[in-house]
Amino acid sequence: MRAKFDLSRLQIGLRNRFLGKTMFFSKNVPSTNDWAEELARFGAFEGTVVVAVTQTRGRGRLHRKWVSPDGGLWFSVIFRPKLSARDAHKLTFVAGVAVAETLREMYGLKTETKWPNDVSVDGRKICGILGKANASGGKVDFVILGIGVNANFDPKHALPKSLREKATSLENELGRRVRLEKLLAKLLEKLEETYDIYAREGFNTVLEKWKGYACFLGHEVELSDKNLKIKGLACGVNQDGALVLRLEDGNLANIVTGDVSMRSDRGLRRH
Ligand code: BT5
Repeated sequence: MRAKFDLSRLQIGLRNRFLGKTMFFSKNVPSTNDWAEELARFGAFEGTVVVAVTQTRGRGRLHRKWVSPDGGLWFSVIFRPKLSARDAHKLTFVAGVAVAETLREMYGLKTETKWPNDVSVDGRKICGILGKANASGGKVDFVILGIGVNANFDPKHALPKSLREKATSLENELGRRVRLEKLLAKLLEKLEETYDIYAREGFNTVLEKWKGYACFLGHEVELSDKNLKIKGLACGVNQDGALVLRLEDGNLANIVTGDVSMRSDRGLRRH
């Protein structure tokens, strides 16, 4: 383990009302999302956090692999929001805002949010977010938000070749390692703060914050979804969290799944 977690110090300093009051830590698990889901099914409280030093089967969306080497910050949080099932995915935006703001405030990084679930620096992914909801009768029972931050490792050595150009890390951006427990504490505080804003003021306030970090809006993008590729102008993100694209034929399309890459004069931007 490169940078030791000191969970006791983390929790003493944590100013949160509920998020992070119960925390579990493991050196190695298949996936913190699966672990949190199992705890949630057994009735774990809202705000329970699980953290791992490494994950052997870290997951992204659509069963993609999330590479989780030693030195990263891999954690998941249990939420029990009063939301309908169709709004559960909006918590991904809550997490995006929390991560983008934290990395700016702590390290001065010019973070960007990328629809639907990434945080990048200069077009390179530094954080991925994975939300999974469990609902019954149209109401959310719990949502697991998994957050992976590439922190104390060099992507050139720790990630597979195919990701080296697309990914970055805090160590790579700052030229130094960071204290993981300080980063986790601040992230949990921001996460609670942004979650409270959602509950108090509604999704629009969170979405406006998220859009404030969204570099791709107003640009030509390419959307890939399974075998489909669509080009268009990214006009906005609507109240449902869907990406609004102006297609080449002038029509507007609301996109709910897929990945966007920014098109520039130099070709597709790294993503
Ligand atoms: C994501 O999916 O970006 C969500 C990642 C969530 C990871 C956290 S870690 C804690 C918790 N436990 C889990 O098991 N997962 C969550 P998606 O948008 O589908 O992006 C996945 C893609 O990102 C992969 O197909 C790779 O191309 C790329 N990728 C994989 N590992 C990466 C890394 N460490 N850094 C940057 N890109 C990566």
